[in-house]
Amino acid sequence: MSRIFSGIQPSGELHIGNYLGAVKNWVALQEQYESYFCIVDYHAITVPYDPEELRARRREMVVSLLAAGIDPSMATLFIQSMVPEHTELAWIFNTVTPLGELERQTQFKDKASRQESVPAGLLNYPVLQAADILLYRADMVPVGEDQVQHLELSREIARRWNARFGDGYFAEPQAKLTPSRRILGLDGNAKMSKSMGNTVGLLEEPASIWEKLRPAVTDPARVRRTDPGTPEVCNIYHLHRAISPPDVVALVETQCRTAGWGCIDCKKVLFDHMNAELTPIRARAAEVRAHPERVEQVVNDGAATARRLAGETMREVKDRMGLA
Ligand code: AQP
Repeated sequence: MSRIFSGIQPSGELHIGNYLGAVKNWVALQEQYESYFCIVDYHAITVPYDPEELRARRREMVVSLLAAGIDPSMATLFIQSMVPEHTELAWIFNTVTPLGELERQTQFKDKASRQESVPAGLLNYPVLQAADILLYRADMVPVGEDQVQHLELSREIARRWNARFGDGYFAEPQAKLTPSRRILGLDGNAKMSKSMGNTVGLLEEPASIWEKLRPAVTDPARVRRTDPGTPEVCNIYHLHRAISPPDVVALVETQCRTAGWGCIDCKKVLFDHMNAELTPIRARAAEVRAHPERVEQVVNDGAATARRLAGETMREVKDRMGLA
């Protein structure tokens, strides 16, 4: 059985960009692959944060992932900092990673430009990510499009380490994208992102979602209700494509081009389909929250399972490097 690994930062609430771009795919793939899903808290501390908030967000992320459909009887769900082998392998990979490759990463340049003082951890973020993946010798990594460049670097790190010590020990992991690989925020500009405040939360209440959806950006050329629109340039249309069934997407397209619907009509239909997807997830979240002891058990069991495989990899790695 092939193995997959993927991670998510507890840097804010799980949003529909994360869900449609990655987590929904995790839920489908856990049935076919040996799956490791990790809440990457060491990644989340590469930007300024509040410790109490991080503690709460880690817990909330476990709840959200279980509510989204991650099933601990099929997949290993765990928290990165509970498996110290991640940072151990990251240090080792730092010694084979070219500095220039790290400086070229778009996410580094983007996040560094938003900070006065740039910690080395932000630069080394993709090295830790390579360690996350390769520690489990994963074949595939289901992620959104924003992670494709990091994954290419993981492959480069695997190649460099293999060339020096491994003789093909680490497989080069491949990205597995969904059709909704890049969901834009409701501003229609930037990627929907926890740190940009342009998100719809996976567990957000319907009234609050509608408050955000109503003023959300559509086709800018559609000024009057009677102006025909161009669906391809409208973020609401792209959200329909990610969430609504195909017959509804086709109807949206026709109604937009012919000005049969106004943008608010179109948003109401989107809102209904969002609710159909999110209502059962919210209900499951309430059930999960009612049993905190089970959540703790999932996290502890997940860390124990992850450590078994991680320990095996580290023994091999150290042996080949003259460290054991
Ligand atoms: N807008 C998006 N569209 C599609 N996929 C997305 N992902 C994130 N945003 C979108 C995918 O979700 C997974 C987990 O993401 P993450 O939290 O680890 O990393 P991120 O990309 O940094 O997410 P955010 O929301 O943008 O968080 P911040 O603001 O904290 O950096 C990944 O597979 C990612 O591709």
